[in-house]
Amino acid sequence: MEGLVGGSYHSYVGQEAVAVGVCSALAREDTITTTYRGRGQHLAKGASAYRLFAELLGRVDGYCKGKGGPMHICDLETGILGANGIVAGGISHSVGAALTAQMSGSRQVAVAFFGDGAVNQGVFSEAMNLAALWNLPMIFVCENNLYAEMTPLSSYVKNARLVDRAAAFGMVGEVVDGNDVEAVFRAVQSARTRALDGRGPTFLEMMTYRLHGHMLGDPETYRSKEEVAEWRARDPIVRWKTHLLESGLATEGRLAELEQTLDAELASAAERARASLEPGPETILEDVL
Ligand SMILES: Cc1ncc(C[n+]2csc(CCOP(=O)(O)OP(=O)(O)O)c2C)c(N)n1
Ligand SMILES: [Mg+2]
Repeated sequence: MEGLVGGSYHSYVGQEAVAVGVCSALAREDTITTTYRGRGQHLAKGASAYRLFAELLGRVDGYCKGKGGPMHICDLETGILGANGIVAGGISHSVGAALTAQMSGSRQVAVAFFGDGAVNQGVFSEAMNLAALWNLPMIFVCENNLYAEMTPLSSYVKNARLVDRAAAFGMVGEVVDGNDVEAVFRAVQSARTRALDGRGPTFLEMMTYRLHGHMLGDPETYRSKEEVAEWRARDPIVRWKTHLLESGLATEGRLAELEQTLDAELASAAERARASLEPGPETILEDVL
C-alpha cells in the first residue's frame, strides 16, 4: 500500500498448506518452478525472508539483485529455478530440470507449481506429454483455487475435474485436499518415491482457495462474500493448528511462542529490506544474457 513494490503483488494467503506440504516432502536438491504467486513456495523451500523482501522491493540484497522483482525470483542454492509472470511459463522449465536429473542420474525430482488457469495453455499439454513419455522424475502440482484472475473455472473448461487430464497423457493423477497440509505431504511423498523409482511423473490436483484478491487492489466483484467466508472457515493454518492442539502435538503456549518468533523474524526481515540499497544505473547491463 506504500507503493514500495514495483508492479503488482499476488498474495498466497489461503494456499499455504500446498507450498508447505509439497516442499516438506522434497529434498533441498529437488527443484521447483512457480508463478507470480510464488513467495509461499520460496519460503517453504528454504529461501531467506530477508532476500525475498529485498527482491520484492527491488533492492541489491534481493535474490536477483533487485532486477527480478516479485515475479521473477530464483535461487539455485535452494533449487528455486524461478517464479514466472507468464501463466504456465515455468512448467516446461521443470521438464528440462527433470530430463537433466534423469540423464545425469542425480536423483533429483523436479516440481512445477501452477494454477488451474495454466492447464489451457498449450505448453502444459506439451510438458505433460513429454514428461509421461520419457518417464521423467517430475511432479505437476496444480493449485486449483477455482479462479484464473477473475474468471471462474466453470466458465472456461467443460470438464472441471482437472485431474482427468493426467489419464489422457498416461500419467498417474490424484485429487488432494490442498488445505490439509498432511494430505499434501503424503501425496507428494509417494509421488516423489514413484519418480525416484523410475515409475514416472505424477499430476496432483490440489483443491484450495485464495483468500485475498487475485492481486493487490482486486475489487473482488466476481465472487460472493459468503463463498470467501466458507473457505475462510477451512483456512489451512487454523485447521493445522486445531489438529496440533487436539492431538496433543503442541500446546497453545508453544504455538503462541512460535507465532511471536516468526512475526518478529518477518518484521525484522522487512525492515532490513527497506534499508537495503537500490541497484545503481551502472549495473543495468550486468547479469544480462
Ligand atoms: C500467457 C499469459 N496469459 C495471460 C496472463 C495474464 N494472467 C495473469 S494471472 C492470470 C490467471 C492465471 O490463473 P491461474 O493459473 O489459475 O493462477 P492463480 O492466479 O489462480 O494462482 C492471467 C490470465 C499471463 N500472465 N500470461
Ligand atoms: Mg487459479
